[in-house]
Amino acid sequence: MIRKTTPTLIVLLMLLLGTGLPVQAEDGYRLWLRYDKVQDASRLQQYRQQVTEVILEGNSPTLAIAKRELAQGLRGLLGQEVPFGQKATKAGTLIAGTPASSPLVAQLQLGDKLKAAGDEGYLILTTQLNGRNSHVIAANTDIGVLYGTFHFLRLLQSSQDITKLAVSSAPKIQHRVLNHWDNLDRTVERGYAGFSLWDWHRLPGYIDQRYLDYARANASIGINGTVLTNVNANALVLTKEYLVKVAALADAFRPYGIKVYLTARFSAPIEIGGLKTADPHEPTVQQWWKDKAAEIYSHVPDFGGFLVKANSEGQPGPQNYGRNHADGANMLADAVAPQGGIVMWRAFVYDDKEPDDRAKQAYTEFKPLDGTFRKNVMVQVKNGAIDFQPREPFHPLFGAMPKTPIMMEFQITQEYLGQGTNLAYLAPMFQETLEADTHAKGKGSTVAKVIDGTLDKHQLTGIAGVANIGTDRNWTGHLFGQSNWYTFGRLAWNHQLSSEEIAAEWIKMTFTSNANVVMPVQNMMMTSREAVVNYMTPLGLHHIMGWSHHYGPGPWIKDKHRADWTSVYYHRADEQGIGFDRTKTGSNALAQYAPPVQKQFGNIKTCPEEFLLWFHHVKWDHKLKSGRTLWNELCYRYSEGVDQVRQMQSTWASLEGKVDEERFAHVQSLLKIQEQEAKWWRDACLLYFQTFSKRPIPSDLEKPAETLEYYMNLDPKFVPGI
Ligand code: GCV
Repeated sequence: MIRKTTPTLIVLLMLLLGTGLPVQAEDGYRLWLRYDKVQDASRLQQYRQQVTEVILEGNSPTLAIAKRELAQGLRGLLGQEVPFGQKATKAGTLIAGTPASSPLVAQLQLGDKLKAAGDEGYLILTTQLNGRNSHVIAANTDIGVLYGTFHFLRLLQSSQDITKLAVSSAPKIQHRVLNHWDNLDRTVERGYAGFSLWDWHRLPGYIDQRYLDYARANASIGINGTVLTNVNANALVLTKEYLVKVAALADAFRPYGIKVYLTARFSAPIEIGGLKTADPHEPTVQQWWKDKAAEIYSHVPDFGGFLVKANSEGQPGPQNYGRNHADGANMLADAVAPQGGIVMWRAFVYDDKEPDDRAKQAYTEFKPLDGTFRKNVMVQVKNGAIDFQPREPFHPLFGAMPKTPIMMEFQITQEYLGQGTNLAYLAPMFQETLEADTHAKGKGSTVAKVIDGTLDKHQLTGIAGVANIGTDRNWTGHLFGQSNWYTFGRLAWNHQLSSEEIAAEWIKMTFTSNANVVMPVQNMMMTSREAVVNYMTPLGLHHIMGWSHHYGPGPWIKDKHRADWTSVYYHRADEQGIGFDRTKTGSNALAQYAPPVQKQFGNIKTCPEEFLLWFHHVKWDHKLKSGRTLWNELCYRYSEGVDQVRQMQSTWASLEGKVDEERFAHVQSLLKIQEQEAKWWRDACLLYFQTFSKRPIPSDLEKPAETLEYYMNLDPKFVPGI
């Protein structure tokens, strides 16, 4: 709307501002925290009757935020001011606080119920206070009150009945952390939403309002940690010059319950410490890290700890000195232990000098180290063993290291799922991994139980999401990228929520609770990830994207300096068939899974078709469940992906007039690009694989628009995020 602003409109806007009416450009900046007036008249009436005043006592910075949020939220949603008071004098009082901050909450004697909420959880109850109907948001801590506040507002935003509330909520996972792959020069590795939010140059003096809005959005979904810097780390961030800047960000985030973490470059003792070595067995190196940790804590008293990528893709690490990952992790863990810090040590490792299947290497290196890590170390494992592909089987390390807390790493930014131009709702993908059964301790040993600590009785638990946030006005580049940020937080808090539920919540808060918008948008979102899989990597294909920038198709990529950075290494197409044999006759990566998983995936007849070419080299004429040959099925799947995008386009088109003009146009244009890219993937891949299969594309399917040569010569320039 802003784009079409004329002088008359500006005058009108100024007049409206003067009247206090909400005037907002729907540019996506407000995320899911829009608080526009409730549309459903009967709900609005209910809320106005049931929330007539608020009592929120206590004056910590966190409670002040909760208070502000309630004031702003209720004013917007109810379309009227809701007074704040100190005595519950009428029906419809909303009381918020902890037993320590609020005598009214204490009076309710919530006992065991509140105890179960722990340090971050909360209760939201409809109750009687002094004989009158009231609502209570109660928690043991101020941050619990803030989380409960956001939950309460979410109920109103999504038009829920609030007459008999009995909510008890506590996070299933302790550390719910965003990983920013942000560089100090503000570029973002695999970032498609502009530049890094962290304006290092103007820090610490200038606190951008964006930092607070970012923290608020995270708090609204329960994210409680942020790793500010790229895992491909720069030691400079550990120097005093930068630590004061880090401290300023930590100060801004603290009231929102967010701890700051940094990536530790393993060679920092040499690069900024003047030492000759970074050998973790060297006492001078150990002391350097202890001193460095103490220095960091002097700036940031609640510093969360370090995230480390070591001996991976050229990053330095303990193996440079003949030591192992536990030696490296433990040295850093000892440095942060006195102040309660943790180390998140990544298991994303593979070696170009190692001829073994890349999918096996993390397990091979880490499994023998189980039980050798310090208590404050978590091993952070990507959801799959290759690299955030549109679909991967769960990583074999889940369930394989029972003595070590294993942390999940998901990628929210869509490096391999259409980057900044494709709509791909990732909840079904995250859920697929979380629900996968490792069989580590018998049936039902899901990945979720590994990471929430229940399977192996770990107290220290964590989940990380590689952020998709940047300086773009709408935060995530593609408006629907917001749903993935939202999803990550919601699943990190409660991995039992369904993808449908999360989508519905997000749509209601982001657009409207109107069912004739919610349903179609939810349908679009629920098919979107499968569409991407279909037009990029159906049937278990993987890692066949463009070289280095990973944008667009590149199944022909070969002859690079490392075999495992080429596509031919992964698809292995030849005249007989296609796919990576990871059974006993091939790399035997399957042996890293528990026997029931091996059995299922190892047999071409029982292997789920979505993982077929991940585990098997399959003949072109092999018959699939559909009755089609593998070649034909591949053709149909690629085509189906394009059709699914077209379906999404027509669904979105049907919402014209029901969604504000600005966001409607934004999504519509991007869906158009997505359709072009889906066709590009389909045509390029089918033409290329056809050079091996030597079979025709079924005649009822759309023909490729260009020649293979044309696609192979495409060379997109300046793709973001490299
Ligand atoms: C931060 C993939 C990405 C890299 C990323 C790496 C990692 O290889 O392409 O950009 O580096 O994963 O997770 O460390």
